[in-house]
Amino acid sequence: LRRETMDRAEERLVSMCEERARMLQEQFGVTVNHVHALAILISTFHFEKFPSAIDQGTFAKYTARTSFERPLLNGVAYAQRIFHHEREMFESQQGWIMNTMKREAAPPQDEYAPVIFSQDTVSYLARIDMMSGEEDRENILRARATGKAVLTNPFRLLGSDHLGVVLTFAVYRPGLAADASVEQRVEATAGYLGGAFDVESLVENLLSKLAGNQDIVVNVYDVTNASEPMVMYGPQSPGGKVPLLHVSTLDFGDPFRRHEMRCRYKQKP
Ligand code: WA2
Repeated sequence: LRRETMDRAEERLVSMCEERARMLQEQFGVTVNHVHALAILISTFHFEKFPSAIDQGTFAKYTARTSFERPLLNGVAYAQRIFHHEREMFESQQGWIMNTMKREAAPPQDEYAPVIFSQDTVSYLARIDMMSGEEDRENILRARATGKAVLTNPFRLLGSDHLGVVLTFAVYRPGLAADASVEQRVEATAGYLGGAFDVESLVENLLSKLAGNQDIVVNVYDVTNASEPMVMYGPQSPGGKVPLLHVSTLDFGDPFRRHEMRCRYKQKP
């Protein structure tokens, strides 16, 4: 009889964990696809039209109206690639000086990525050189070299201080071949479009709506480095042996990274 109860409890844990993993992966996927389409929108209406058909006002309006397409992002922003020799001209045209993530005047660098368009929900990103943040900088370099969606490590986001990950797509100048080399991609890079998955609050909100949520503890980990899993969502696990644990694999679309969901019961079943 005891054996049978354990089997049933395990079956229930597996099914709850798989349901949550599939739902989270699905919402990640649709969000990433929509940000990809926004990157193409920028390249079409900002770079293929003279003068540009996008300014801060149209970007804010369009991204607010389409935010339902990106349920796990707290907002999106566009950062323009600026070389050092362009900085003075850029700042005088914009009428503002770029800042670092720490809200200081940006020190001289070879190049910068100041945010020129932002959704109102992340207006605190405006004027910030995104290359001044370590995680964002790594994302920018990897996004433009690959042409793919890239994700950061989990870290504390600006604005909310919530645990999350940043998604970045490079925006290229028109005419880049599909089979372009890394050098050609870097050369043709015009800017970066992205946003933050606020995992701490938006994943919490997603999971809280599911039946059986009170019974289990859910964690999401970045396990890219298998020997050093990084918590992306959920409480730090207490350690020690857990009688029942289920691990569901997650694919968030960045082939460089590995993620997984780990589920266990709150109390012994
Ligand atoms: N977006 C929102 N919150 C953040 C953040 C971010 N980056 N970085 C730290 N907290 C404009 O890669 C380009 C968005 C980065 C895109």
